[in-house]
Amino acid sequence: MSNLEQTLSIIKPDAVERNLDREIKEIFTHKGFNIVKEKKIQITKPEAEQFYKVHETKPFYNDLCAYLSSGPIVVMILEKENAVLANREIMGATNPKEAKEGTIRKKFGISIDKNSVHGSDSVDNAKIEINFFFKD
Ligand code: IDP
Ligand code: MG
Repeated sequence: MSNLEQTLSIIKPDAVERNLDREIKEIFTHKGFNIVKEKKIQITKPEAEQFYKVHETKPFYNDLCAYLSSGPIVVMILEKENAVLANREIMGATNPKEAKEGTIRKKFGISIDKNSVHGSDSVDNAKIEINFFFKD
């Protein structure tokens, strides 16, 4: 049965800064994702705090929000069959050191905080995150 989904992907500041956005987008399109919408933006720290609110009790929350708002990012709506899980698989583990060969974080991630990409972790969160960046 077909299960077309949308998920939110972010190319984080460490990757945009290294001009990796085109190469990362090509990885997604080669894997069969359709980039439905995309924009390059820089968000404020309060916006990052709102986006990462689920992590507000974590010790790394402040650094995480400072980091996501530290430079330009590329936000994208990706569409594909089972897009949420497919994106998580191609991203790789949160810590690039633990990410499998062939994943984006293995290839480009610098550290657990500078891990190059964000991806929604569930269909419900994908809807919330898409709406956060693409309200129109
Ligand atoms: P995810 O990005 O793989 O979904 P989450 O657990 O949702 O991982 O964490 C969100 C982001 O917070 C991660 O991508 C990473 O940048 C950062 N992060 C997660 N755990 C740590 C940590 O232990 N130290 C520093 N940063 C972390
Ligand atoms: Mg997450």
